Amino acid sequence: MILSRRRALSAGCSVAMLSLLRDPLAALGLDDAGPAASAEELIPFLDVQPIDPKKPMLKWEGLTDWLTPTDQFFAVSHYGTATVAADDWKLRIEGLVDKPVALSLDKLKARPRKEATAILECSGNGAGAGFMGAIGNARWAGTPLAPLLKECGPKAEAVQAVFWGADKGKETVHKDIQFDANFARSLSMPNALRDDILLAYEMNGQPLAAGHGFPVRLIVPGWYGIAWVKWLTRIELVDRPFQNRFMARDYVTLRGEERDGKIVYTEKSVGPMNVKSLVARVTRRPDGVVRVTGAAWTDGTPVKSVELKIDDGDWVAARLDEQHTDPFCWRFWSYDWKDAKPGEHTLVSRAIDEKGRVQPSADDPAIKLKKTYWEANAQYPRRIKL
Ligand SMILES: Nc1nc2c(c(=O)[nH]1)N[C@H]1C(S)=C(S)[C@@H](COP(=O)(O)O)O[C@H]1N2
Ligand SMILES: [Mo]
Repeated sequence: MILSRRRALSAGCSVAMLSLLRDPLAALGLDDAGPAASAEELIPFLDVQPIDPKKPMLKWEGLTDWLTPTDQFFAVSHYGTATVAADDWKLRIEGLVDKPVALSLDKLKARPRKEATAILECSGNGAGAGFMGAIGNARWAGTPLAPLLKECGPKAEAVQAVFWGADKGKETVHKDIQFDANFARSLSMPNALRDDILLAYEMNGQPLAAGHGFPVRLIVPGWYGIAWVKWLTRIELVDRPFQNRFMARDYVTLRGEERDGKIVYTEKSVGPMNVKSLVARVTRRPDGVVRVTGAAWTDGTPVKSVELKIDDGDWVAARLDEQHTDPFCWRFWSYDWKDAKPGEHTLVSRAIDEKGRVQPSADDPAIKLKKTYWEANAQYPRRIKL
């Protein structure tokens, strides 16, 4: 719910109560906007985002909440939704450990609880108009992975932890060799021992829904969704890099890079997210000012700035939201366009992170020489008519 200061005051809110309203207001850059958001006119995009009503996706034009409600949260499940009975579920930690364990859900929940807010983005998000809402920002709760792994005593030979899901399907390799495979992804030991990785059992204050990995999934802040293994049942420490469809065949980015004047192609397993932003919504305030709002996000490196380009103009700085600055979440931004003329316009944003990385345009070699669909972080122009 969005309330303006004026409306809140007329509704009898005290100044103290107003401070409670600051978050949603400021998140959208509406803290000093005056008129209620509902008095603003939403200007539809000409490049419509096709939405399949049966498949929840983020509708960018409706982006007003910094936290994505679970019913608007996308889901990607390669082998369909797994049904896991909590009563006989166990998480096994085994392989190259001194003390393997099998934890029940109650035992896992009895461990220290930790909450984190983080965005989850599918690495295919943005690769096409029909798949640009595969992102959301949620509050996750669970127990940290690192202390549990350490208690199991990883052996010196362990180089990776493999995270296995309960879901499985048929896979084919070498043209005709077929087998049943469970979903799995791995992390290097240093990554698996990061202190911010959670074995999560809650999303937005509720037990994980079946579609989002009930009873337990992995939370890997700053990494693309493919690493956030759902329906987790087993963590196995191994002595060599794990290879499967989701590490080494699918979810691999093939990209050309220039070396000594020649293009060399590299294939990299999808991992950390790239610097990215999007124009989310355009509104016209009663005073005629057109407000452009959007979101920017990265692999956890803080967003340094967001710039907006209107038609053939120069890049201009957008205003960053100062309320929600968690580096593992999206950063909202806004721009007040004061001299907007009637007619068609193109709006495009680019984010720049603290490491100086700039979100590439579609004709940047980083995008042009990218042959696969994944890691689609190109600037995304949006068209409107005023
Ligand atoms: N076990 C399992 N985990 C999985 C997947 C899967 O198919 N099976 N899909 C992955 C992919 S590709 C993404 S983008 C995220 C999506 O998480 P969500 O469905 O909760 O939005 O889950 C990841 N974890
Ligand atoms: Mo994904």
